[in-house]
Amino acid sequence: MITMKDIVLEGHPVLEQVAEEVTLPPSKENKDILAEMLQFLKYSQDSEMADKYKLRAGVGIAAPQLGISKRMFAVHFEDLDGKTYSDGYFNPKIISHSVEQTFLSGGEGCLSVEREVPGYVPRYARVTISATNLAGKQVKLRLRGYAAVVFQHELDHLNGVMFYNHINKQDPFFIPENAKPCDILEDK
Ligand code: LHY
Ligand code: NI
Repeated sequence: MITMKDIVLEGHPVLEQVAEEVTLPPSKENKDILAEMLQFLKYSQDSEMADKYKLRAGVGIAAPQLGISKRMFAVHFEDLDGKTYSDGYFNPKIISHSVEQTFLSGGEGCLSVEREVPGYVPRYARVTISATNLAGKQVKLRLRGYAAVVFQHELDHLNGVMFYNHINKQDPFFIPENAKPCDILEDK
């Protein structure tokens, strides 16, 4: 079982590396790791398990955060329209994205960052991602808003990028032209 002691923290070089493609079809070993990562997210959102094992709630986790430099991540969350995303992905790729950007009005956090980093993290408002899922099936996902933000946060980890690398250094709360928050009502 994965617990917080397995998660590497900012400053660790693995979080700054470009992770390796996973060979397809995925091996049993890689599927097992990814399934464990998804299980970690589920437990982290279960109050009894989270309490018992002192897990910080997470909606996404990428293999480099476990010190494993491979292109895979898991997500477990419900987006604002109530759609559930709960799967693991190998070799995810953004195949197209909007010009418009979005951001979470409360900023972002990271399981590998044990401090608050204030500021907006501009992301593409819409992305289309191709990947191989945990079941070994090739999938294409069209994501917007919150879901698009979470997937981009995890994909960044596969490229050695941390959320705070995107925050404007002069003005952390600068809102780029054509960026709108995706987590406050009025949207849609
Ligand atoms: N997990 C964050 C989490 O809290 C992901 C995240 C994404 C937070 C977007 C906030 C906004 O589940 C990770 O740090 N995974 O890398
Ligand atoms: Ni993170």
